[in-house]
Amino acid sequence: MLKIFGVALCLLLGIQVIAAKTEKYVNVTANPGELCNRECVENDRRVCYFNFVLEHYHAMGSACKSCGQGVVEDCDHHQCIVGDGTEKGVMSINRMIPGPAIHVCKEDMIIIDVVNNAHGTAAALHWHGMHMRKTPHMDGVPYTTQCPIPFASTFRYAFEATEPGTKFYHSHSGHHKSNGQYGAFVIREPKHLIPNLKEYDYDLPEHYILLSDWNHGYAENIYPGLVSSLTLPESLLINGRGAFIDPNTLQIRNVPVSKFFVEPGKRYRFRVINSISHNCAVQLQIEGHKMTVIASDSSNVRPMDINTLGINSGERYDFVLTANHTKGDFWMRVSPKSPCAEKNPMDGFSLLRYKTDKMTADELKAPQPPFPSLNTTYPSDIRLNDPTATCLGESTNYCVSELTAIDADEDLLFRTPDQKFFLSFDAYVQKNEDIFRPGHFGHFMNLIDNITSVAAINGISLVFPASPPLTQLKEIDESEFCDVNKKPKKCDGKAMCTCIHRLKIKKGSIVELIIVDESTNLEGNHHPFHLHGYDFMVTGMGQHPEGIPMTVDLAKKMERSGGLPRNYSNKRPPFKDTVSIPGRGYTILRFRANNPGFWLMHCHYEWHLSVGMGLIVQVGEVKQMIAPPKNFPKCSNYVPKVKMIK
Ligand SMILES: [Cu+2]
Repeated sequence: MLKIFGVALCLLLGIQVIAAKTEKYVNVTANPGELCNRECVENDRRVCYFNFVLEHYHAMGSACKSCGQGVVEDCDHHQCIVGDGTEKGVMSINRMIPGPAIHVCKEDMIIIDVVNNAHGTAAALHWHGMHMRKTPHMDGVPYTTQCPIPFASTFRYAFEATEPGTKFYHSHSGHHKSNGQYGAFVIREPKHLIPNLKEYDYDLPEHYILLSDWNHGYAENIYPGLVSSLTLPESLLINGRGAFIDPNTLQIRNVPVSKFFVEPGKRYRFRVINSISHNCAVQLQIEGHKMTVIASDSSNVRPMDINTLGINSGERYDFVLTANHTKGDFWMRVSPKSPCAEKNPMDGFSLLRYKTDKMTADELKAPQPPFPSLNTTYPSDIRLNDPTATCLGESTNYCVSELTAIDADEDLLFRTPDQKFFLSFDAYVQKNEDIFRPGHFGHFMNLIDNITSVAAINGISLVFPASPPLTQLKEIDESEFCDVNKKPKKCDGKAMCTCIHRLKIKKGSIVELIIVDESTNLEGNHHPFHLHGYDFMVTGMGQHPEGIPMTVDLAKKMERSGGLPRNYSNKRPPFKDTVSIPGRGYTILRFRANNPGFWLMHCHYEWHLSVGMGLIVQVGEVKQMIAPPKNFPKCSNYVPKVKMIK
């Protein structure tokens, strides 16, 4: 009785009752996030505050002074964006590309105020590799988990550093990522929890290798694309810097690239992150050194020695580099794979420089040597994740499914899945009279000349609702969602149609996804698929053993008669959150659907998501999802009935 009276009194007086008694509010801005970059120990939980200001800005602008004329110190000004040395407009975070790196420890509270000062834009940042179990509304996907952040306003991302490992953040809005909004994000943990700790001596915050691509204009020039040019990057960058190779003269423009310092005899953990937007898988090689891979995405694997690392957009790999020389400079080189390799020659570089106690400050700052020529070969006989890998057990050309996880999960691996889905994706060349018919404004991209294309999964090209389903489901008409079994009337008789593609999964299910590349018009691509909110076990991947182009019907037939080849080792397939689908092949994934919410799953190539190569995975019913805060920003259409004005 007293309790009822108390609640009534509270309501009467307008007092807000704070539900979680154990939680308390903290002064978030009092703790600069940079102070969270530390050695992680037990019982040292911190609040890490970052302020990210998004702006339209410029590379090789006024802050760079004489950087373009060879004054290297000017290039190092904290607001000078170097890129490949070309002056151009960008979209930056805190006038940096990459944006500020985030280094925190597991269980820290991360708070990032994103201030959108980029006129005329709507922003959102995604924390790639985070599962957001306690805060699904912080995943940063416009029109799926939140409304984009309008110009002139601030949105506070606040979430716990839950899963340790190498991650990154990037814009999920428009093509802001391609224009420069991305950065490194690493969650470390106390040493006694690191399974591969004995493999290395140092895990230094500056030893991340963030790969990105660079165009000499805005990404909006590339999407939907120009009739006169191919959709290709002009340069590849490592930590925001790279060499521009003029395709006409093959001359390399000399810019100061990023440097990594190592001491002879020591072993270093490096973290590679692929934030490339274009549809180019790339490979990383280090002159004179092998790499010992110890983790992929955020999951630890048994050490694997390689000399060539294939890495696709959205993927991360951690490796150990043993500094087995006594002195010298060595190139780290990122090179595009097919189809970009043939169409536009380019390499990206950074420098590995040995330092010793005897070296003077001038020697440490010595000018970088001339870049190697394009045709320089480095040993490439032991490869991981190379597009040429057959996944049939070759001893020196490994698929990621052949990595061995540290953590086994035999229940997930061997249980009959509760739900199994075949997802085939394709790109459909469109007739110009369809794309450009009166009153039709559907998405498309220009491949070259007058050829236009739209992408789809299971024949459905994804478009987004006007309100994010995670936080405003009531405002979306259920009939707006579609899937392979429930397509809207307008799709009758069509091979491909456009609607809000949703894959509904029961909470708690063991799910198997078989993703099949049916694309006939994007030959040579190995599309990287990323699932938000989860990591998944990669139990199999490859092409048809007899080289027959895979189709979903063929995959189903093979599953009925003996099964598509699974190719994991030691009952320990690796866990990942982004994985390549071999060209005209398949990849098999498993996960436990224990994180309710609306999660985007999509090809991580920027333009492919824009033309519909994605779907929204709904795990559980809304009542099973964590509700967003009451004052969470909202957005929707405004189309009221209109009265005739007398
Ligand atoms: Cu793709």
